[in-house]
Amino acid sequence: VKSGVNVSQPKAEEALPAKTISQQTHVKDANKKEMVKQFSKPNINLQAGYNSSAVRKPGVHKVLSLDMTHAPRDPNAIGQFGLAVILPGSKDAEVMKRWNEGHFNVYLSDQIPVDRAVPDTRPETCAQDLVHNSLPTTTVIFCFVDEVWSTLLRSVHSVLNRSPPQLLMEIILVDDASTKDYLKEQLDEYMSQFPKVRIIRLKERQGLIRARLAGAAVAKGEVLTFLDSHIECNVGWLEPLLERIHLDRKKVPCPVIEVISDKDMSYMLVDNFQRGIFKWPMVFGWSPVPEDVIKKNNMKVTDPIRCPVMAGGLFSIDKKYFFELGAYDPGLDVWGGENMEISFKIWMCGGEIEIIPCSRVGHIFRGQNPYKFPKDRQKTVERNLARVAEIELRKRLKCKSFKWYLDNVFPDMDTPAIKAEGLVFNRGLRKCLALRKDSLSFEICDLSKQSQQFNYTWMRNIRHQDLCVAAQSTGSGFALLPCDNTKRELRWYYKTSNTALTEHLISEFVSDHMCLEAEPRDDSVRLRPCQPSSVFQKWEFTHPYVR
Ligand code: LR7
Ligand code: MN
Repeated sequence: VKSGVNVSQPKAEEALPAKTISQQTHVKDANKKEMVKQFSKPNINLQAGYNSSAVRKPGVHKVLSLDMTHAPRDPNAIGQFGLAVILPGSKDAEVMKRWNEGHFNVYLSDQIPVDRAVPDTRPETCAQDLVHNSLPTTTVIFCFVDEVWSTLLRSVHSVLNRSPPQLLMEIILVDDASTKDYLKEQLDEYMSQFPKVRIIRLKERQGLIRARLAGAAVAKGEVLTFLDSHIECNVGWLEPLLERIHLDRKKVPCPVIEVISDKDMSYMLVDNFQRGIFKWPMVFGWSPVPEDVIKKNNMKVTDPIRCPVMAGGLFSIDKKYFFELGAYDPGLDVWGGENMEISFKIWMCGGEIEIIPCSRVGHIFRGQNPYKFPKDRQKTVERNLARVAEIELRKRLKCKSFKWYLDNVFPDMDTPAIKAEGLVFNRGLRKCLALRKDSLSFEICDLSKQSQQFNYTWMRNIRHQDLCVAAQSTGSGFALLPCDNTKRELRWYYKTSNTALTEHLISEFVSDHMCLEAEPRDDSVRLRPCQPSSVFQKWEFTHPYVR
């Protein structure tokens, strides 16, 4: 039996109090490690909650500072108040056994109440902030595939318990073709206690992007709020998000994403003034708002923080605006890239992405995705990013260009849009690619020769000045054409090793079984079926930029 609200919790004595916080070795971004701080004692106050009968006056009202979870059902349960739990060493085997179900401490999660209290980590004045009484309603959309029972329930309970009922239209759970039995009838039965919760089941695995679109298509709320399925919403998380959209429907507010430890399940406060950025090739990360910007704008810790890009999983958006932007590209598969796509579109089309410090949601950061990618993971994500890099939508909507975005929204981004550069060495020939009389040939490698200098760009072009290597379905199979980011025949895939690009250069255009090959007889270049063992198909760039 999986734990649920009515299942008795293990006694507190079973858990030892945590002395030190365990290091977040699995948090994706190195910056995030430094952001994580231990939150010591929760501020417990037992007054009002959303279940209270407090009458709201018309006009503006205060964001509630308290909710029922500050008077928790079982104050002695482990993990209560978001505190770390160190299990006795004798449980190690059980912890390890269940780790891969979610790539976090599933064994421990199953013993923590699904409606536990978490520390109110908001800056002090947030509870005094006023919001309008006429805020839009929202549909909360959780997509999941094989999510762990206890974390899925905890996510749902945190929304039910900490959202004003009049603002929460419904919660839609989109089951992306999960295989686990407990997510079928058992989940239906459990959720049937909550009239606001609807479950949509996809017949085939669609990936999180199309799963979100399926949820959005049937949502009844005026605002869509997307959340990952292993989160805990903090006190007063919803009103400040809806308030921003109420002020301007093109604002896209995100909560501060706090860290729920994958090891001890503690809820950890993160540093103020962090914003979402990206580095080429579109790798998301966090970066502190520069000190001079904080000073110049006289920024308070509660002020919204404008972000070039969002993390992706947690945000609210006006439903009509979401569809005006063209929603997500439905061709994006499984995971990745959609946060870049929506971010660029929002900024280029007159909107703004903001992190709202008074809205806070914890998320379990995991070392790996616990689910399978139907195709190769790296290829899937890179393919998604390449699609995003070519969004054409702005033309239709008369939005601004990507260049405008880089110049205005993210001017301090300085990394080049290049993945590798220098000489292109062929393993079999042991010579380097060279441009000779408008065609490609090979020469003895020489770093000083301009004719041997190539770039491998973010758009996967193999570029020499303004000319790019193109795949052709006829003749030798290749040509040199003027570079053009929109042409698929100019695009070549490779796989990286740690230090060099030693893999095949695969044409995306002709077929994904065709590789660039050196012909030893006359030192020419051609397109041939890929053969893993052929050294004439192995290429190395002398200066790869390794992520
Ligand atoms: O095929 C899938 N189908 C799904 O329904 C794959 C995933 N999913 C679900 C999954 O169960 C989960 O609820 O989609 C959600 C997100 O997947 P995660 O938790 O594996 O993603 P993540 O937290 O590693 O990654 C972040 O980047 C993703 C890129 O596509 C999404 O935008 C995630 O929502 C996003 N998560 C966050 O922004 C939380 C903070 C992470 C940071 C920084
Ligand atoms: Mn996640």
